[in-house]
Amino acid sequence: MKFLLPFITAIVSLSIVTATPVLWDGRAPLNLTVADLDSSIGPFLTVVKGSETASHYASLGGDSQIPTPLWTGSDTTPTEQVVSISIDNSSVFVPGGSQPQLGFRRTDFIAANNGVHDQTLFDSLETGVTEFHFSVKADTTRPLNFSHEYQVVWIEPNDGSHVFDLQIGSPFTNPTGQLPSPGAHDLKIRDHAGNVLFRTDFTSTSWHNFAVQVDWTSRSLAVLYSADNASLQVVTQPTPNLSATGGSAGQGDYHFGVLKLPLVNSADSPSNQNDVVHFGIQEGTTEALLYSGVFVENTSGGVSVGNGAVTNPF
Ligand SMILES: *[C@@H]1O[C@H](CO)[C@@H](O)[C@H](O)[C@H]1NC(C)=O
Ligand SMILES: *[C@@H]1O[C@H](CO)[C@@H](O)[C@H](O)[C@H]1NC(C)=O
Ligand SMILES: *[C@@H]1O[C@H](CO)[C@@H](O)[C@H](O)[C@H]1NC(C)=O
Ligand SMILES: *[C@@H]1O[C@H](CO)[C@@H](O)[C@H](O)[C@H]1NC(C)=O
Ligand SMILES: *[C@@H]1O[C@H](CO)[C@@H](O)[C@H](O)[C@H]1NC(C)=O
Ligand SMILES: CC(=O)N[C@H]1CO[C@H](CO)[C@@H](O)[C@@H]1O
Repeated sequence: MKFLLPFITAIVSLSIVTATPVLWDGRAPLNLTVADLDSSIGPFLTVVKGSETASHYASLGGDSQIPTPLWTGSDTTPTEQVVSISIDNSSVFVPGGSQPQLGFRRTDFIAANNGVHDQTLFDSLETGVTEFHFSVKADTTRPLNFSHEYQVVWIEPNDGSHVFDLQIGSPFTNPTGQLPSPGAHDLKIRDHAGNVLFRTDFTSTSWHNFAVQVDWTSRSLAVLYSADNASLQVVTQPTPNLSATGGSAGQGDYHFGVLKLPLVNSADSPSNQNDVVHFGIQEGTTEALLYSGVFVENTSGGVSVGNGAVTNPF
């Protein structure tokens, strides 16, 4: 009867653990408006973008777009709005007092509470073991260009590194390799050192649901994934991520959006050719990605896997 034990354990954890604390909820509430986006009211700080307003680059689906069905279960009434985030040729971010980021085109949403993203928020989201949930879907009317690299979800400490990220497209290389690169069409979860932990084809009609579990103390990552209404499944067991820095220096903003890297411009000097932030080729096309189901939870009570279930996956 030994084989029954894991099953019984799973049932027990399902019945005892009915809720797990949500530490920050980026599932855009139905009352969130585009005016709120422009003033960073609500869960998103929207200042990392080009010269236009946030609502030029982002829109909310109201009740006409269907978010990931993972968090509504059999009741298909949406409880959140789809967030559509786009870039165009004006999406050149100019950090305060610094050079325009002419190599990138980017629109980032950053986890915040009415614009506040401080150490208190980092300590809440990024200590112990926390779960970063997000779902992405293609915008088939404004597709990404798989010949470029995109970084679309990540946590960024002050050193500019990524604790983990979700990447799409052909990784930037100098010199430019085959385009699109093999696997360019995959969604890739990468660790701090840039190793791919999990990849799956970015089919355009599905919601792709992810949960990345970060153990901030032992510095490891685990990944859960599903498509559409299927409950999240473990796809990567906890894996060391020791190049990430421990403690507060390793904490940072939780970003999601569209960050498009350039291609090498052979007209630039050799050192500028590696400066993807400021140099390189961009076509200036309008492209977008859809988001829903973005939130962070404390895993002390288990991991929400969708359809009302909470499990202890490890
Ligand atoms: C939306 O409604 C909730 C609940 O009434 C409220 O707490 C929140 O402040 C509202 N959000 C916005 C952006 O108006
Ligand atoms: C895109 O923006 C860059 C930088 O501002 C500019 O040099 C370029 O001419 C623009 N391209 C198009 C197609 O508008
Ligand atoms: C998670 O919950 C546990 C148990 O309630 C608590 O001790 C811990 O501080 C929480 N962690 C975070 C990051 O909120
Ligand atoms: C996609 O990027 C490649 C490489 O820069 C470029 O040749 C191609 O024209 C781009 N496609 C579109 C639709 O902009
Ligand atoms: C997911 O959707 C399919 C098709 O609508 C349905 O048959 C299935 O029961 C759903 N699964 C869950 C877990 O809700
Ligand atoms: C999967 C994995 O182990 N990723 C990286 C985590 O950090 C260590 C230490 O730097 C790297 O060696 C691993 O490649």
